[in-house]
Amino acid sequence: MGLFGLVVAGVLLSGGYLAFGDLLFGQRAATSGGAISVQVSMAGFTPREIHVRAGQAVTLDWWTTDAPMHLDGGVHTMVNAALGLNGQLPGASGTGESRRLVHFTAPGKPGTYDIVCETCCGGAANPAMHGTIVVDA
Ligand SMILES: [Cu+2]
Repeated sequence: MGLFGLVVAGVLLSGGYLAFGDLLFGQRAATSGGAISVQVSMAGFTPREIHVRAGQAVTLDWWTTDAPMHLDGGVHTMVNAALGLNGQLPGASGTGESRRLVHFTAPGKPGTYDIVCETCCGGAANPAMHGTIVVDA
């Protein structure tokens, strides 16, 4: 089919990779389209395990429906020193939600990082108040 045919085939293949690569080669972290939704409650973080890519700029859409009166200082927290996370999320008023965006850059090296809410239900001493950020290669 000649050189032109090869070029066309190459363009089609790379286009297919761009279009379907995520499906074929594993799930890209949910951040590729925006923020990762993370709820925090008396039950801890949901989802409990969050996957991100090494070196990736990550945005978490962090939210709660808990009232401030149940929280030490009126806030949930999300803490991990290695990731530079030390955020506070005020409790929600009424029946609404409180939410904020949390930005950090995933470490360049794959690994597993513990996040903890220190301001409710016993904090770090309570296994339920921990979540995990997994940095994938
Ligand atoms: Cu909390």
